[in-house]
Parts: sequence; C-alpha cells; structure tokens
Amino acid sequence: MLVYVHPDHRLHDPTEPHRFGGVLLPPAETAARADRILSAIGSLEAVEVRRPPSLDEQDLLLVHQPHYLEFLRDAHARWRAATGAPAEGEAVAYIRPIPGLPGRPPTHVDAQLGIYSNDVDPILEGTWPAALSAAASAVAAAGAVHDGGKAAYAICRPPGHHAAPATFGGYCYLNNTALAAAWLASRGARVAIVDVDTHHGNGTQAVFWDRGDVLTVSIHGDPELHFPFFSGFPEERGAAAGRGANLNLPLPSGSGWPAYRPALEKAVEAVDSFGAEFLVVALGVDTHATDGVLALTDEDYPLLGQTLWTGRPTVIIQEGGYGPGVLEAAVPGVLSAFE
Ligand code: Q9C
Ligand code: ZN
Repeated sequence: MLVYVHPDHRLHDPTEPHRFGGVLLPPAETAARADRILSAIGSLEAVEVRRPPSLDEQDLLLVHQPHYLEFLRDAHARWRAATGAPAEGEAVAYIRPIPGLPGRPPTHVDAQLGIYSNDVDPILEGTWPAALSAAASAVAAAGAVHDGGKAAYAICRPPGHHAAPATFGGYCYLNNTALAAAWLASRGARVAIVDVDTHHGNGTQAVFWDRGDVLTVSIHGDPELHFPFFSGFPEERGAAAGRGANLNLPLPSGSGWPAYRPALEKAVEAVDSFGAEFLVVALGVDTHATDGVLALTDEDYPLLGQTLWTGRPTVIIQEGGYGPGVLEAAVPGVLSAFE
C-alpha cells in the first residue's frame, strides 16, 4: 500500500479551546493524529510511506474559488497587521452578515473571516502551508492510482470534506477528497466518492452538486442531531447535470454495524450503477463508538474495508477520527482490505 504524508501538516496544530454546544473543548484535530496513524499502520504488510511532491496550485482551482484561496493564503498575516496579534495567535470569525440584508462586500479581515468560514475554526500562521501539503498528498495518491496502482492512501490533515468552494469549517480548509476526485475527473474519468466519515460530507456535496461526472455518496449520523446539521438529508440529490448524482444515507444516532452495513452496500451499488472507473473513499473513522455519533467497533473496520474494495482503483483520503484508540484500531483495519 502506497501511503502519502507531508511533514508540513504539523504547521497547523491549533491549541485554543472553543465552545461547542455550551462545552469548552480543546481542539480535536491536532498534529498528533498523523503520528498516531503512522505508528498504527506500521503493522500492515508492504506499507511504503512517501512524501508527495509539491502541489501544482492551479489544481486547487478544480475545487475552490480563486478569491477564497487568496484569502486563506494571506488571512493570518492580514489579521496580525489589523489586530497586532502575535505570530502564535489563532484568527477566528466572530461576526457574520445578517442574511438577506444588502451591504457591500467587506474588506476587513475580521469581516471576511465571517464570510469565508461557516464555523469557529481558526486560521494559524501555518494553516495555509499545512492545508497545501494535505492537498498535495491527495493529488499524489490520485496520481498513483491513475498510473495503474490498485489503491493509495493519503494521510491528509487538516482534513477536507467540510470545505466548500469558498468556505472552511469542521476542521477543513481545502477539500482533499474533492480534489482527488476532481483531478481524476479532469483526466476524463468517471469517478465516485464514498464518504464514510460520521459527519455529512457537506463541502464535497457542494463542490459536485451540479456535476454529473462525479457521484457523491455520504453515510453519516442523522444531521437533525449532529454536525453539520444544515445538510445531509436524503432529499438532497444534486441539481442540473448532477441531478441524481448525490446520495445521502443518514443513520440513526448510535447505529452499529447491523444498520451500517446495508447503507454501505447501498453506497457500493450506487457506485456500480454509476459506472465509476475510480473510487475515492473519504475515510473518516469517527464512526467509532468512542467518537460518539455512530457506534462501530474495532472489528467492524476490516469488514468496512472489504465492502469498499470493489476491484476499482481506489484513493483513500483521511478525514476524521479522534478519540483514544480510534485511529489506531480503525485505520489499519480498513487498509488491511486493500493490501
Ligand atoms: N463535540 C471532521 O470530522 N464538532 N470534522 C465539534 C465537538 C465539529 C468534524 C463538536 C465536527 C467537525 C473532519
Ligand atoms: Zn467527521
């Protein structure tokens, strides 16, 4: 198994706590996650860890809007200049526009933070190079399967599936999964994404909403009760050329393998009937009971991997998975099916 990871991911390692649902929590998406994954997959056979080449930044335009990329690149320096904050400061949105109230596009970085994010995620001095490095891993993994590899895994962090064409949120800044899929599609391939992170892949859905060449499927905890709340429902099927090419399979909170498995089989059936040549798996393992939305256990992950291994060249992109032991048990379990 080819594994891509870039050391620059460490440049994004937030420390400031944020309030979620009334509880002050330390950041869950930290640099330690990549170290945990790397030491856990050491037990797999024939793992070959590679550092991806630098990204061709033009590739980001396959997924993101140029003004958003320009904002992400400069936001921290502009925020420091505007506020006098130190280099280690974490820039976070605190104000957003009133919906529907006319006004001019803001020029102040504090106001732009509220336009370009839909959450409380910080921008650090190193967020941009870290996010670029994750995107580079995703494109390298896509390149490896395009060149004839059966499967490649990208340890992407920060993760990507909640990042939309012009917004960050849910720990995500650049949509690594969407980029891998869009990169393959730009070479003329028919591509399917199956997002098994416990949260709806809202950013990925937004990227491909009106496109018919990339199928997006997401299995996740009920968005009535769980992040990202505003999307992930079954009636969201895509629009224009993308009508029917988006499939949401929400599951009741606390669902285990008996409920998960039929949803996963439905996802794979959709991939088959779409006629996908390549599969991109958005591999969040926060479906583990320890992470509190769904309730998969250590033993379920090899089965999840086996169901997703359809013989198609497959790119596996790391998304969520946080709690003690979750990444360690689940990631090698899934990857073992692709060896
Ligand atoms: N109880 C990914 O898994 N929720 N993002 C915070 C903490 C934010 C998840 C609430 C969830 C974002 C990539
Ligand atoms: Zn998640």
